[in-house]
Amino acid sequence: MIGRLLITGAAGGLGRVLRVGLAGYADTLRLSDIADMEPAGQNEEVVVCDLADRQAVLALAEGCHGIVHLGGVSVEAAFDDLLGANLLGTYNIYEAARQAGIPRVLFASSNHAIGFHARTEKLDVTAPLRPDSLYGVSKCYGEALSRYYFDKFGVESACVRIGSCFPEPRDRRQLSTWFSPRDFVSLVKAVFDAPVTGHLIVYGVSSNRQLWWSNDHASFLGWTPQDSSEPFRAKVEATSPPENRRDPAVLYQGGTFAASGHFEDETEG
Ligand code: NAI
Ligand code: 15L
Repeated sequence: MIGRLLITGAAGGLGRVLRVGLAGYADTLRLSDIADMEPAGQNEEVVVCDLADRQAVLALAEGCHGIVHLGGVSVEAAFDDLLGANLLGTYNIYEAARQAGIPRVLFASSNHAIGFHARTEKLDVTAPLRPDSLYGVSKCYGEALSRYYFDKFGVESACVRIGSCFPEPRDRRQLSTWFSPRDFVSLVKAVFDAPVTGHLIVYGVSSNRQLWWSNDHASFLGWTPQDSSEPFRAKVEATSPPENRRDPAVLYQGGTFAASGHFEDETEG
């Protein structure tokens, strides 16, 4: 049981999953986003805050005992948008954790930090970073920043390289990358229940049949995903076209993020 747990990005898809899934797990959930949220219920606090606003983030973290940092731009975007929400925002969160003495942060990283690895590779925690997008670069930055805050100040982190966390896998790629909301909730609890995490990278993925990532190094967490994309396979294969293995979106783990051109060129055109 943790005291007050701050969740950033609480208005987003995964924030809403955790708001329900972690009810009763923490004494208090402090829910924050730049967007409007449902009013606070029992054992909840709701705080609207722009992650890019340093003073606001320092105040936001005061009195918290852990942080789940989900907030930010969650897809490929213009660099200036990533700069405020993901780069400045993640710096502000780590600085707030340090100043408030918060011992552990769960950072929502992404599979797009390693999205330029081929699908034929099975990656473990030693795989080199190969971001497939500026968004992926922003997640590599968050992982590096968290490493710095651990090595220099002892702020622990679990950087979860989330695959595709949606109610169901949406296409053939997601049969490998799918991470059920239920498995995400249990991973968050395992991270905050662990006596020690140090600086940890974990792949956020369910027990799918064709896995690209190994979490063997994180077995000390005692976390085992319960779900698999397999029950959805027939539906996905009936509704998504067969894959062409020469298509870069099929060759690389990051899918369309790896295959797309430079975001700002596309928006200017
Ligand atoms: P989302 O886009 O639904 O939610 C992100 C939330 O962050 C939004 O509610 C948005 O208003 C908030 N936000 C954006 N800029 C902000 C700012 N400057 N200040 C405060 N809040 C701000 O994304 P989702 O799917 O809930 O993902 C949550 C996190 O997990 C993101 O960091 C995303 O990159 C990461 N992730 C999610 C995956 C998924 O499959 N859902 C896969 C990999 C990573
Ligand atoms: C992500 O990082 C995104 O936040 C999410 O919207 C999906 O695109 C996911 O990766 C994915 O790779 O399926």
